Amino acid sequence: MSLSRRNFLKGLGASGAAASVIGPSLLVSSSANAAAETEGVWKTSGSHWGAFRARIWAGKVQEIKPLEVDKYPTEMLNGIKGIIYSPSRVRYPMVRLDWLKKHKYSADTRGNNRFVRVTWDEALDLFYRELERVQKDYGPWALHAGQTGWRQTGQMHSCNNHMQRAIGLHGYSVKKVGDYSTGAGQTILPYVLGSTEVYAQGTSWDLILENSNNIIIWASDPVKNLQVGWTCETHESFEYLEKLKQKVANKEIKVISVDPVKNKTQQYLGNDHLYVNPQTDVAFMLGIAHTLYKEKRYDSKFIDLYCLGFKEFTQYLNGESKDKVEKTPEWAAKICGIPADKIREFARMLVDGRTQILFGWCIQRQEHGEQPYWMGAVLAAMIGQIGLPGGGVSYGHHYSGIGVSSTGFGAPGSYPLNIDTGQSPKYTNTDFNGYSSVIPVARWIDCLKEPGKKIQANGKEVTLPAFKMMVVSGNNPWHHHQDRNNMKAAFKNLQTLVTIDFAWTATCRFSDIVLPACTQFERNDIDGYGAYSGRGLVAMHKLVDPLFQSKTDFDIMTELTARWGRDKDYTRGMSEMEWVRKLYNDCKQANAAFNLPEFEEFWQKGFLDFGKGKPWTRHADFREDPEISALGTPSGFIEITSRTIGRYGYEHCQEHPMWFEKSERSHGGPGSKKHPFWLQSCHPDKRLHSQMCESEEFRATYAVQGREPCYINPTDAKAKGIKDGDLVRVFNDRGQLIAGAVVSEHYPPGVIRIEEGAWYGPLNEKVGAIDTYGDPNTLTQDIPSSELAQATSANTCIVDIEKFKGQVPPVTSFGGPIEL
Ligand SMILES: Nc1nc2c(c(=O)[nH]1)N[C@H]1C(S)=C(S)[C@@H](COP(=O)(O)OP(=O)(O)OC[C@H]3O[C@@H](n4cnc5c(=O)[nH]c(N)nc54)[C@H](O)[C@@H]3O)O[C@H]1N2
Ligand SMILES: Nc1nc2c(c(=O)[nH]1)N[C@H]1C(S)=C(S)[C@@H](COP(=O)(O)OP(=O)(O)OC[C@H]3O[C@@H](n4cnc5c(=O)[nH]c(N)nc54)[C@H](O)[C@@H]3O)O[C@H]1N2
Ligand SMILES: [Mo]
Repeated sequence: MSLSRRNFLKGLGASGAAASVIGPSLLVSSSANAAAETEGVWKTSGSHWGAFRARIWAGKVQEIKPLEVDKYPTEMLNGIKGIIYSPSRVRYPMVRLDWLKKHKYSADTRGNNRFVRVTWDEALDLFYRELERVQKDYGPWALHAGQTGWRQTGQMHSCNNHMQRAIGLHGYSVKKVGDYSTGAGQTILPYVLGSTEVYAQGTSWDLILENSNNIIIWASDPVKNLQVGWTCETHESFEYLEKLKQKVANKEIKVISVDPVKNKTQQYLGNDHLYVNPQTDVAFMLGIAHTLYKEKRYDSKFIDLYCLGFKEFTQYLNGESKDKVEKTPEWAAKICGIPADKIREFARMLVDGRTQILFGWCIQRQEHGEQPYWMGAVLAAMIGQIGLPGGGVSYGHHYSGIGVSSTGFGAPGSYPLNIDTGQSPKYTNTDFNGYSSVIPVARWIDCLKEPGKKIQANGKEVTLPAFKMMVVSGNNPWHHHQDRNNMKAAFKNLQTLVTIDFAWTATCRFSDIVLPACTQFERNDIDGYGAYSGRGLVAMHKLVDPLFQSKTDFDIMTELTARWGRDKDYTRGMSEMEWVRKLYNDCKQANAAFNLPEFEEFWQKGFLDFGKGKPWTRHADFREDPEISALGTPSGFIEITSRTIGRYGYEHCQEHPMWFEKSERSHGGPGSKKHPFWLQSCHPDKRLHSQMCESEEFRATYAVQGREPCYINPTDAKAKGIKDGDLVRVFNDRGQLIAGAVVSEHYPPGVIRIEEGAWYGPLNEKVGAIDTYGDPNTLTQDIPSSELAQATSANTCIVDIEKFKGQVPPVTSFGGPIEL
């Protein structure tokens, strides 16, 4: 086994290793643990962190080891037991004390975490009472049941679907469009390349490794982010990353990372990198385009054959239109911090041989986040290699195994989201009172703050609905949304929030009714192995019975819908296992060529492996014949200039990509005198968003004095009198938090990182209260990317930092509610 692979296997692989790394099991004494090492039964399951086998003994999960086919398991498997046996589990149905007592939907004390325990019947009666009240007193516009998120794996128990199907049998409600992941990217790219690109299968890694001379890993950290996947993750991409590492060492492929920090992928590959100032990539790209244009190094044939609107763009590039500024490398250097000569050198390298650009998603999670993706497509067009193996641009190779060839196996379907054809809900009112029934996903707090406000979104007018009630399942808005204090203020206008979760998250704390779901490990299910590779099928065996009073989402919603006599419509009269079997049999039928065995055989085996797929090149068909295989853009060509967007008349997203200054920016940008540090809230290395933060022993492996790490450069730390391991206060005009300093050379001056998903733990419910654990969304801005996508702009955020002084408050994030 190579060293690098051993690195991935750290603490895993060999049987029993998982337990030894994190210490003895949480729940059994160590002597019992030792005696039990070979006892019990092994069951198969899967998760966002990969497929695994778990040893169950004495009714408890004792040990977890990766499935044999997973050659690069993530150490996050070590955190799974801590999710099941977390002190932060939701144990019983709970209702917020003042909401129950005052009956006036009083929101004054919302967030004080004081709850009373009720029975399941009481809780579901209250839930039903509220649904009735909203439909009768207001209408469908007053209910928002549209937020979705990273519900655990398993197609039968996909909890977003369960909640929305049940609510759908009662009445209509407000829904969302877009997501937090790629909101800006998925909106701009259909105008430019004819599809969202972000979730599309990409050119196979085999072809990239074979054909690329240069790979630009742009704002992307695949070694970190490929640890998790949307279905059961296979980690097959790591095989290619390992090969790439060898090719970098042998100088067969030149890899350059363009990133404000030295990320995990760069550390792993040992490749070159360009430090770009945060949020300034578009300026850098314009400097590159200027060089290619002036030095006539761009592919004019490709531009003529496959693109539209290059001329308008070059007028902007040459300073003949718009701001009348020529986008020379010297101009770009002042903004992006990369010297002009380096920009020229980089531009020439891009057209020297075959170049594959691989974008991550973080740079579109910022103000004007549409621009870097559009400009990236323009650069790729100028290089002229779109549709060639190992050339062109990808917007997804860091995600869920995109780039691992597909076997063509079609994954099993989910529990149906929508109510069945021919059925209608109890309340058939579809009058939204002039409000929009669909909102851009990240604008829901604006609805609470400014109901009735009209905004632009993707060429349409949206009137923000005035919702009074929300239902949340399988997502954690008090993690995923920006600007906690703004949320606190806005939540005064919400009458009722029902949350269904297994973990007592900050969203539960700010809810009125909390229902205990069980985890995926407490129910039977089925899921695909490999979201894009179609590698196999995993039987997700129930490991243990639902803990405490928790129930499956399926059972919860069955009991809810029974309150208006629609439970049979909801379940179609089938049980959990009947549904699992149906999803399998439907899948078997849809994949006839794969000759799937009978259900019993699959269930007993636990896993079916379909092997590897055939390599494939993205956009090869378009390159071959742009008429027959036209893109989905209005013209069928790559739109460097979009007349459609131009016609919208937006200020922050115009007819071609442009550089826009940000509302706040470090490194000399607006606001940087007062708050000199850029806060990047990247995706966590040792969590899936907020999931697994509740896993106590695993959290202890990275927390600093029990707080979330805050990464900072040694020079900055020294200037601020901060030492590694100190507690720090990070703050701006929006909020403040306590975190634990990790001083690291991997971060340049002026950049700090606190990973998203750290559990919010406000000292009290008041607006402005310090967050005691370190949730970066205490500090981020809640502003849209632009009028086009209205997407989250979490990474447009600047802050200051100091050593924490005074009495240190305890962390309030974990351990559930104050039970009264
Ligand atoms: N500052 C900043 N903020 C960000 C981001 C960022 O980069 N920076 N990234 C954004 C992105 S890309 C995303 S995708 C979002 C993620 O936002 P979310 O998807 O909201 O994040 P998760 O922490 O995965 O929340 C899932 C919740 O569902 C619960 N859950 C899981 N499975 C089940 C189930 O089967 N039943 C029930 N009832 N509940 C379940 C979990 O316990 C957890 O509380 O965050 C966004 N927020
Ligand atoms: N371990 C783990 N993996 C995950 C997830 C998780 O929670 N944990 N979440 C999954 C989900 S839902 C998503 S959406 C994806 C997210 O995928 P991404 O959004 O791509 O991931 P991030 O880690 O936030 O950022 C990737 C890189 O972008 C760089 N970056 C940030 N801002 C800029 C900039 O202005 N310019 C440049 N050039 N670089 C910049 C960061 O330094 C970082 O190295 O990850 C998925 N994978
Ligand atoms: Mo995401």
